[in-house]
Amino acid sequence: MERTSTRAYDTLVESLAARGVDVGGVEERLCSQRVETPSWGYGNSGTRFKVFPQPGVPRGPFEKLADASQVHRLTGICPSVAVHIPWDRVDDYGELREYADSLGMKIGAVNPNLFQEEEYRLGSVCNPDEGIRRKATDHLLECIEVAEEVGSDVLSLWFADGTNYAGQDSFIERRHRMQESLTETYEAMPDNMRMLLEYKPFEPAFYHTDLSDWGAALTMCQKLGERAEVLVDLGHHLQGTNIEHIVALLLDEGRLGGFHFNNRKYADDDLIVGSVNPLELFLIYVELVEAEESTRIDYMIDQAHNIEPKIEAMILSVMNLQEAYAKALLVDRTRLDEARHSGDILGAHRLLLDAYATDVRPLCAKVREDLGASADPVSAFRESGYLEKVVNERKEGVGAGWG
Ligand code: RM4
Ligand code: MN
Ligand code: MN
Repeated sequence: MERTSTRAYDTLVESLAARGVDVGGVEERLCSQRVETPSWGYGNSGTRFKVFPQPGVPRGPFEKLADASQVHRLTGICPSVAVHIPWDRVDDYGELREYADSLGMKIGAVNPNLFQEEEYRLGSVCNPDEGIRRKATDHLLECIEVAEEVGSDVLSLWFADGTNYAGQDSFIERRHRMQESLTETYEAMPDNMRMLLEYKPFEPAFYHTDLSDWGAALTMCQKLGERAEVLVDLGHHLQGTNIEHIVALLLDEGRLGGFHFNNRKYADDDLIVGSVNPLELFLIYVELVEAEESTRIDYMIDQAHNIEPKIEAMILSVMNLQEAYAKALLVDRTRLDEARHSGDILGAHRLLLDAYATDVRPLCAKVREDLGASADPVSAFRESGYLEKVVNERKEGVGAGWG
């Protein structure tokens, strides 16, 4: 493995130290950063027009874990994988857990799937039909059991529930139906488990969605109890929404439970993290840097690759998260505070720009090496021969994907 270019690192450390940055402290924070990758990000996915299958794609949850462990091996900060049920359903979850252990990995958030069955045409937990709501709630309860079996303490919920036309159903009755189902689910969770509630303004429902925004999700969490928290998916806002402000508000309410990182240009595009709007990602981390030490936040990626190679795409997302976090850690908080209090608008703004403009790549490379990972994970992955190996091994059988 190639060593970090020490000259670039030394120069950076020198200039950061001159700016008064505690480089050791920053490196420590970077070493403890964790990002969970999604099992579904390793399988085939696409748009409603076409799914382009990729050679070597995993054929089931075990192989998805193996691919995820490559991302961890090379980045050093991704030891857990979120699963989606039933996409990742297996006969023996204990075996899946043991396999994860054998790879030095853990299973993270369990995501129930309440959007791919015939019955859910009018919704799952908000469906006007009581029997269908029962089926949906039973699936949520099943996922609590799965979580216990795989050793996870996070139930992460996203509902496709909503309506397509004005008048189709009652907003309020639907809200009450969801509350009833989630109350039952919440009460069934063991004491150490948390429920994350994800909002989304549209798609697949186009008139309204039952959890359309952070306010709808937050008020539902407040009704359920303190182990219900809001999950922010970066692709789930209307254009122009100030996501960092939402992050700050949820932190202040003590209800920011986690993230689904991805990036988008237009809608819920699920592209590589930081590929479209890296400044926004940095500004989100600026809000997180101080608050995260006193609260548990689950940092997860929710990404679906249509044409790009999956493992590399995941690695790139993780590196972009490392860099955004590193830059946010460089913001001179003391001077920022002073500028804010003295009304120095552009002074304050420029402190953020100074941190954002810093090339932190040598620092991140050094931290990855300290973690036993790779200074240059994409090249290391390409040189490892892993992809060629799995393309060969996974020739037989059907690649895993949506549905
Ligand atoms: C949704 C949402 C959920 C994810 C599904 C696959 O848009 O982001 O988090 O589980 O997609
Ligand atoms: Mn999501
Ligand atoms: Mn989404």
